[in-house]
Amino acid sequence: MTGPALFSSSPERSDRVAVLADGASRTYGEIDAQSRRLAQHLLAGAAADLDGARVGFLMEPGFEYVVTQWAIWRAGGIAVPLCPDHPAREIEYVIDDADCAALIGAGKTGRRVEGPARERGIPFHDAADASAYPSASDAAADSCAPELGPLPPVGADRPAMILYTSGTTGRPKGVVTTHGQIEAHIRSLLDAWKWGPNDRILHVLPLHHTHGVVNALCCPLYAGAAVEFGGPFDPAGTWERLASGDISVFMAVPTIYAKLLQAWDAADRATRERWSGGVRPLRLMVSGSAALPVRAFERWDEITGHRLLERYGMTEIGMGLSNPFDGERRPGTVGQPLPGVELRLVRPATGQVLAEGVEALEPGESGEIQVRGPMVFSEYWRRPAETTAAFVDGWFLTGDEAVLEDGYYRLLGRRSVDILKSGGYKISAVEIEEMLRTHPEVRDCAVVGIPDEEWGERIAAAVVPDPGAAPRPDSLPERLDPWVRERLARYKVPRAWLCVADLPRNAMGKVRKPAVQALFHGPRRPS
Ligand code: MLC
Ligand code: AMP
Repeated sequence: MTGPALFSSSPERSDRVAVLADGASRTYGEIDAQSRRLAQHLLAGAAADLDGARVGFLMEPGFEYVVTQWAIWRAGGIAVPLCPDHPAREIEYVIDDADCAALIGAGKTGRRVEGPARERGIPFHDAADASAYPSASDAAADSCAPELGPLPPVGADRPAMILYTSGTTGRPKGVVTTHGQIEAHIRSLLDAWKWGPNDRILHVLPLHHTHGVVNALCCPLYAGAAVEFGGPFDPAGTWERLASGDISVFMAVPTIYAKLLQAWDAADRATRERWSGGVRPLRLMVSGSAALPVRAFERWDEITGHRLLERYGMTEIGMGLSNPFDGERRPGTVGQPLPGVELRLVRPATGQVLAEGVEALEPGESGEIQVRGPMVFSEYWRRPAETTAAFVDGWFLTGDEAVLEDGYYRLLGRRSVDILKSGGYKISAVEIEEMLRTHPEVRDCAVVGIPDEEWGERIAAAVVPDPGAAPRPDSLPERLDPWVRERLARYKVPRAWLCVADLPRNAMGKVRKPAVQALFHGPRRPS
């Protein structure tokens, strides 16, 4: 066997469809062959094993993404997915922080990393050309072909992937997971949600986060199922595919369900009936990454007959808690620990354990969720101090508050006000503040999340203009919006702005974030 089960060849499934995208379908056999060719190309002329070198890759969701991910793994590298929606500054931050040794792109999107590769003196490979790369057997027949060797063995304890996640301080940090940890995450969900080879998932999530990469892509591929990429999320198009009769599984963040509900409300009666009836036969519909409002759970049930399965996860732990596949799915809760996950609630001030698994030791008392298990990540990439601070006695400190009620966990929110969730994306208020403070017209600022039915939270920024440098402070937000968009991912751009003379502070001079949030609910709330 050349590697973990996800990408080891299996002749029995080689003719089965693995990926559907852009009107074409590709089999497991094709992914297998192409990823071997690309892996051999990545190794050609250099080492027998990439030996943990980081390889960044940028492409739209589709066949090439899977080929590239498997090729990096087969060659012994660490896969670092880059986000097509990100501006150059964010992409280059990840390339540099991960210290990528090579970059792979496909199509127009992928060519965006050709320049960065050149500037850094590292190779750029075009994944769309993988079919043109000679395989080992071609090379044997053609003496002009580059020398191609066998692929290295890849053990479960080797690092496989780095996903970037926002923290309470500054810029995103890389979460390193090994092949064994990813496999444990996958197997837990296969078991809990009963994935099978006849499933087909409609995939609409970004592929640089664990929800889109592991839950919605690696799980079905591990099970021998099919993944249909839906292209950029479009509510009406998603309804049409969900109602087509081809799809058995769907996974999304609450904002996507909110947008689907809005599209249903706006549709005519015949369309509504077709959509509702067409969705009913699906086997499983999951919501996660942010809190699903109870109202959305109920409306979805009313119009489709599906009680959405809500679960809780985190980049660092994979998936931790889930409502049951077969039993009662309770709105407003995230269920119980998934198979293989050890989970407890702890009172942060004293370290007292309040609940363990499904047993409440101090009923009704809320605490921090801590997690242990084979799916928990290894380290923050090149941040040993932050890694050490994230664990106590082998338990990962999630920073999420919860309570165990009648055997089901209910989340109460994050312990830090500086971590926001908007559209299912985790966002650091501090990162946005640090960026804004580098603008010449900004003297100070505070970024907060404002509760929002559709987005979970909307990002809001209160800005203190620099009186000397900002001659027209009232129009400052109009200048800041495009300036931020050039520098930060779209989902980190503040959607509400306020110019203030000073920020509310406590006696120690620290900004009072709840008071900043209150500013946005007052009479001066911007449109
Ligand atoms: C966009 N808009 C927003 C917004 N983002 N408004 C408020 N808040 C935001 N955050 C508005 C703007 O007006 C924007 O236009 C318009 O919506 C369309 O923006 P968009 O970016 O094109 O939206 P859309 O493509 O529809 O994206 C919405 C989405 C996307 C929900 C499909 O956000 C998404 O894919 N989210 C998934 C994130 C995810 O996978 N998270 C998992 C992390 S892992 P304009 O022009 O003004 O910009 C994890 C662990 C776990 O959390 O448990 O799973
Ligand atoms: P990320 O770092 O992007 O992996 O985001 C993980 C965070 O998303 C968790 O720490 C939670 O705060 C939040 N989260 C995930 N699932 C849920 C859920 N079902 N309900 C509420 N919050 C959630």
